[in-house]
Amino acid sequence: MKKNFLNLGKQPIANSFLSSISKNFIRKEYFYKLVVCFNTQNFLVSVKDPVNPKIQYTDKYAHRASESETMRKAFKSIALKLQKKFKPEKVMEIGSNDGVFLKNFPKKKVLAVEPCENLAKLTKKKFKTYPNFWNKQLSKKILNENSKVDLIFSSNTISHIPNLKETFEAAYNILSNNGVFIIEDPSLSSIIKINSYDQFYDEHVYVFSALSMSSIVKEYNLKLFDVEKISNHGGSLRYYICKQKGDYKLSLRLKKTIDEEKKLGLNNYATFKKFAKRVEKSKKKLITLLKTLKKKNKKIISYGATYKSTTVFNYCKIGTKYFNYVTDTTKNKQGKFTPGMHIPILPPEKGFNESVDYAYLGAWNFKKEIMKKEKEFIKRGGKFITHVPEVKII
Ligand code: JHZ
Repeated sequence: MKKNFLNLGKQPIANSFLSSISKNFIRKEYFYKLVVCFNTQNFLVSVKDPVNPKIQYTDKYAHRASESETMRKAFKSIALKLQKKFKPEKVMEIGSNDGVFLKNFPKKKVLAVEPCENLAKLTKKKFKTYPNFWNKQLSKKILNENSKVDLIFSSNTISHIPNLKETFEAAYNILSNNGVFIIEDPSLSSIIKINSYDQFYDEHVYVFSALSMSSIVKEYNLKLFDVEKISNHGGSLRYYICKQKGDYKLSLRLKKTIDEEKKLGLNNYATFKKFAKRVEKSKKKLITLLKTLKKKNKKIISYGATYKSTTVFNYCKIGTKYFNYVTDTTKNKQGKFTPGMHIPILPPEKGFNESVDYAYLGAWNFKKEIMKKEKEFIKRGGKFITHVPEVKII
């Protein structure tokens, strides 16, 4: 049974940065109700009413996975590690974005699947790219043109696909007998521990745990045999999955992770109700802090036009009353406006200057990288604000 536990209100599509805020554009803005629920049978947390992927993954898709140094390094390191460990003949990535992971493999070995046309166009110059949504039909098409795949990799994508049956049956079809399917996604335990409720938005249809993942894949003749805790995006899990008959034995760290998750109560609805209370408190505290700073005539901006910020801004109703603008390094976000609350987005060269007193960390997951980069800002008395793990000035 699915039970609701968190209501984040009316939300726009996290990726729908507006090129204008004239009436014509605002009128067409799409909103949905962001309610999050818990499945008491398989312990899966999900968005109650997922948005149609055709509205989300268009040729205007904004996110570039290679935009941070942290992620460029992380993808290179995991690509080398997997190459060494599994020695795959054929590697496929589902949701290959701008190719930041696949570019670390020999060109001939790789296949990319990327439904956003603008991104698929980028990578098709470098390696074979299928500009399609991942499903059984596509897996059949790929199999007609290629051999089976020894390594499927998918980072921050499987959680985005509403149809789990299609996802895993298609993966089963294409995977070689002893092939491995690796999934990386934000972990539920991290979200609960650090109160990062902004990991809930339209694209994150599912937030997995080792508990839920082991139960789900069983339904499709697959086996979760290992799991690794990684620091990406504020705490993620890397799931290692093979066919039921695959050679891999269940690892000790999988057992340990599942035990820890049970201890944290990820199999218990009450845990999520408590989390929802903490989310409400976080909202109140953030608004109070911003109001206090504004009364003192401080200039506040937001750092990083993240999808996560869409949730925070729209849930807390934070607009230009508090933040003069948002800065972001991504070219195709600059000059646009944030979804729903319509805060202008500027390139850091134009907006991150001496006039700024406080910068809210929209990209809190890159805190280390940003603090290192912005030493000058900190030196001259500039301060960052975060809501993770609690609302505070840093
Ligand atoms: P970042 C997206 O979410 C969407 P977002 C998606 N659903 C998902 O799961 C994750 O990515 C993986 C900018 N920035 O990675 C770049 C600076 O301006 O936290 C990015 O626009 N200066 C697929 O958007 C944004 O911040 C900097 O110094 O929540 C970070 O976005 C750095 C380091 C980043 O993902």
